[in-house]
Amino acid sequence: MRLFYASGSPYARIVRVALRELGLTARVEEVEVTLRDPNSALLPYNPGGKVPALQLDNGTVINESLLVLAYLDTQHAGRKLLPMDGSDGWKALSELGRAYAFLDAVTVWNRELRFGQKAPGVIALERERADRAADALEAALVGGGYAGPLDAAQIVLAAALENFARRHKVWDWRSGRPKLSAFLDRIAARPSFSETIQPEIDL
Ligand SMILES: N[C@@H](CCC(=O)N[C@@H](CS)C(=O)NCC(=O)O)C(=O)O
Repeated sequence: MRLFYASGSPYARIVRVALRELGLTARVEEVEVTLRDPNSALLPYNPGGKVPALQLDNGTVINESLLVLAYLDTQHAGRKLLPMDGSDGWKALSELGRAYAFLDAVTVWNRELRFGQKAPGVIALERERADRAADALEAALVGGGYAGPLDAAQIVLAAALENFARRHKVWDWRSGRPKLSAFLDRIAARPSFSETIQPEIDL
């Protein structure tokens, strides 16, 4: 298999972390590609031009990080990153959805700053959304959420937080949120995270 990724992408990083946590790296060649580039080597495989994209051995290409995670979970015999049997009352899916929504929301804000019009209305709305979501996540952690053996929800939440720390510094999400802060510091120490650390940008 081949995984197309960009080193700065939090979505691609989620998959790269999962490959390492699931012991699947020997089966997947990681291919770094350029983004927003009409000559990108990615485009023949994913005309939408987004990473991650996973090419299977039969040539099929799966994009969208969540779908790639779902596929990878069929490729190992260990504990599922994405339990689909309701054994935990669907808590894992609930936490995963909330973590993805959090990452998506700050991504809108980040893209407005990097590639958009820097529209004050958009930025104010997204900042407010991000603060609200982060406060709810802090409360979830206080209540015992995002705990237990590493699963997809924890990977996505940690990848989101570290992305903000390294590539969206305009937002001091750590302030007043000690549980979220400690959560990231704990998970970021795992080899799967340190091996896939994103380059920093000044934003
Ligand atoms: N929902 C997608 C988001 C993927 C995404 O937005 N990837 C970004 C990098 S973080 C990208 O490839 N952007 C290139 C572009 O917009 O042309 C997923 O979960 O995989």
